Amino acid sequence: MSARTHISPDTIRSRFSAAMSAMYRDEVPAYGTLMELVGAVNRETLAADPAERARLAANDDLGRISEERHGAIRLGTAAELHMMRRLFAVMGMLPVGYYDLSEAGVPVHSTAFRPVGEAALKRNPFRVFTSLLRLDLIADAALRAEAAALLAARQIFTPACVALIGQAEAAGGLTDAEADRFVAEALETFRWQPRANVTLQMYHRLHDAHRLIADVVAFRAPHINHLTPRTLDIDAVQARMPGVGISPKAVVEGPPTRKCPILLRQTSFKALQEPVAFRQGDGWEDGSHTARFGEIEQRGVALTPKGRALYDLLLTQTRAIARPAADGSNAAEYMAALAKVFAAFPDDWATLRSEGLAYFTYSLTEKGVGATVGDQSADALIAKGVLRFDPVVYEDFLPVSAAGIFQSNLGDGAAQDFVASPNQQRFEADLGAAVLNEFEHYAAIEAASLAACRAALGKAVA
Ligand code: OOG
Ligand code: NI
Repeated sequence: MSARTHISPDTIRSRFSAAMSAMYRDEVPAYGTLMELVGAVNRETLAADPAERARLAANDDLGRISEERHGAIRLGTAAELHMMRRLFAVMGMLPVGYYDLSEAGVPVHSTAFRPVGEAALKRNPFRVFTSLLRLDLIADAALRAEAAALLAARQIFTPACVALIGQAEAAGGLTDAEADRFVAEALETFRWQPRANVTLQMYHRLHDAHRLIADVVAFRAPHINHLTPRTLDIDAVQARMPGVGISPKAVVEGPPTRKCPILLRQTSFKALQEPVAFRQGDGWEDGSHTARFGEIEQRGVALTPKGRALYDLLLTQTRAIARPAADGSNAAEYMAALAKVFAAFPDDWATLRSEGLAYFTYSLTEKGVGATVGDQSADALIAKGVLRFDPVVYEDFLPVSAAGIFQSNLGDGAAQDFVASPNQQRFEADLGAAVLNEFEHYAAIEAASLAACRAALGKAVA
């Protein structure tokens, strides 16, 4: 019996995200244009800010700054979500967080499959925001039954992909050659299907119930609906999109521009209308569908539950003053309200830390290395100059922002009033696992870094 040599799930994830990127650029040329713009803005930002460049060079692979950080898909059934969890697990991507979007008028609930742990995130941070359609929120019982039957009959994974997932589980990993085959097979699930699974008439019925239902039910597979590179200056990319011929959504989602970035800021270009062939007797009929877009993100520090509560409060206050209209007519008013209300959120690292609003990692300063320091609090050690702290990057998503991204891409008027009905238990039963708690993950990173400093100093640090 020959021994199997497995490659790291991080390597499989890197190959997968690179393959997705190439496929998507090919499928959606406007996305390639966005990538070029992001690359240019990132280069200019780094050239103008040598300190930021040095910081990123120390922490990150500078060459990979503009690469994709996430993508998104929408699934139709519990069985699909369950298999998708197993597929992502092969690449070291675990479900983190539960997002109920029904409250925001989109009939889905979601999680993010992502690497956890600093080392894995550093190797490749690619994640997939994964939503499950909630047919239970659709009022028309007959349509609901027809949609359920269509979904039950489709098979979104290739047989070879399912076999390789089983192989990875049984053997505890994949060999180099198996990983290549796995990536190629998995890619098929995310590929655009120019031929719909339904007639044009059925498509319209689904579409009239909700555009998102048509996007999921009318197709044979859950096409990747966007990819999202990281930008170092989201305001600049937003402003320059029209200049390269792409139309941005009305407002940047998330917190306003700040000195100390928090959480996540996102914007996207509007989804494109693409030709689709619909079933008609034994042949096909021409039509179109609007679903796929491009997005960019800029990430800041992860907030503690206390900091997040403040963020949520200020966002609610902002939206009470102005709710961003889909047509962009009040974009300036909304951005002004956001900036004004968020003035109440401390904007220096020291206060964010001392008030327990954000997570930080601790390390010893040059002065602290080898120092003998008495039993003092972390605050005192920082004041003495032996301990330093750096922000922990937020790796998750924001439900109000996600709803804004959905809505701008489903088209104006896509928001419907659903009774808010978070159902994490049902989601986890469908997933076949509990989702991980994002706050616990950040708290553990912070605690581990402090414990390491404590051990190095040989004294308890409170
Ligand atoms: C997902 C929208 C959410 C984000 O970045 O918040 C998202 C979707 O449109 O399927 O990707
Ligand atoms: Ni996104």
